[in-house]
Amino acid sequence: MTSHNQQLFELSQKVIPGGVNSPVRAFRSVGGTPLFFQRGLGAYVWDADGKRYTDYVGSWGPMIVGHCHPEVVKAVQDAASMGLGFGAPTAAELGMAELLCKLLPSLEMVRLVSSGTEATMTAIRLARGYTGRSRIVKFEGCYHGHSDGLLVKAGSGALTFGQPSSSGVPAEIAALTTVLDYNDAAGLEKAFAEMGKEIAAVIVEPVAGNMNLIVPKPEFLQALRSLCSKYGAVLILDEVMTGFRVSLQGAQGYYGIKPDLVTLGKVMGGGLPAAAFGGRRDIMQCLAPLGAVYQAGNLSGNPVAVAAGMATLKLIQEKGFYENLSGLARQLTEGLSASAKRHHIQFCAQSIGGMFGLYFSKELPTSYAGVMSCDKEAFNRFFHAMLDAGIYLAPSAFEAGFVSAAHTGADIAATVAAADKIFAAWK
Ligand code: KE4
Repeated sequence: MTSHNQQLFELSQKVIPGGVNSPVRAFRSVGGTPLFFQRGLGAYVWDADGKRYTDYVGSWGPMIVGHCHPEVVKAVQDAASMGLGFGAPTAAELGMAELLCKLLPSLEMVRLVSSGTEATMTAIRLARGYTGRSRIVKFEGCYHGHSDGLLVKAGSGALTFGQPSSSGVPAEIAALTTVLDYNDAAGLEKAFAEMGKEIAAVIVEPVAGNMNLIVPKPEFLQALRSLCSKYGAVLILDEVMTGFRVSLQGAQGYYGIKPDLVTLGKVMGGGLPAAAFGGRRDIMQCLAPLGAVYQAGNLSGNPVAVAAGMATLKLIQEKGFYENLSGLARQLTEGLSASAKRHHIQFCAQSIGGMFGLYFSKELPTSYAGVMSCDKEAFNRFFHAMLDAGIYLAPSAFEAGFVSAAHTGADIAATVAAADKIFAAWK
């Protein structure tokens, strides 16, 4: 009997390329039929066949307080009843901007947009306008959305499908992007020595979460800051994923690194389309209507999205929120690692704040090359066995996972027990 998931997928493929509205949803790298979800509540999601899963994707990061948190739903309902959008300023946007600047001290000014892609694309344009330079530097396996200049050796879906650089990006545009190795401070220093005066910006995921999870080496972060300052380049921390995920102050607070510009998304929209970029006042003042760098958005600062974000940002400021969240992520990664060890499986795992990485390899990778040498086939097998057991992991070996505050210790223990059964039968 064909499942509802299969039926929906077959119909979708007729009218939507690949049947999905974002490639990472397609299950292409793990194989099989993508799940179509009908609802979510707390730590759980239900697919079109009514099967329940414990969710470790969380809409790829935003659902940090779990699905359908009553306070978030209420805030959305209240905002919706007042008007869905005006294309004009609202007090709610001011509240969001003030809160973001308060939580992240590197933000002196901020502008709201609708997606992470918009935030990073504009941050790059702004850095170019501010410096009068054209070249940008990014790191292999980091993903910063799908604007042309950033789709060069990118992570996430681009990496999952083995096409880290997209067709359709003119060679002339790609030539302005220099790609270096993540965590390679010496390589960065060399690049600056060779072309430092051409570099408008360096953009980086301060914890890389789009090639599985890679934590930064302290000397790499130090080199980023000091070299950008020395050569007058703009340091852009892409905290679309890590913002409010790694800690309340993001990765910048966790590691004590001060960026010039920051991009945000995911958690700050509480599941609805809201994102932002901001940073140094002298740079942000180059934006229209104050300055000559143009950027705009009909739906920017949408009141319903802002309401979802504000309600979420209120909940994550509660005392003990991050201790609980990171404790859950640690319980998961330690539990899985111990089980794999017991069954002599080459596997390791780590977490930082509410995000985690699982690797079928002997040691934790520290670079793109390390991630590529993990056993992808083993991950795919594990993914499907977990899915059968009602546990929804990201459908790719190249994505970080997420826990929410709605997960309980018992949920995590059940997940570890399911994995233990799988590892016990592993051949
Ligand atoms: P969006 O345009 O998808 O909102 O954000 C782009 C983006 C920018 N920067 C970072 C660090 C990101 O992680 C993302 C988006 N992440 C992917 C998942 N790894 C979103 C899921 C998808 O592409 O469907």
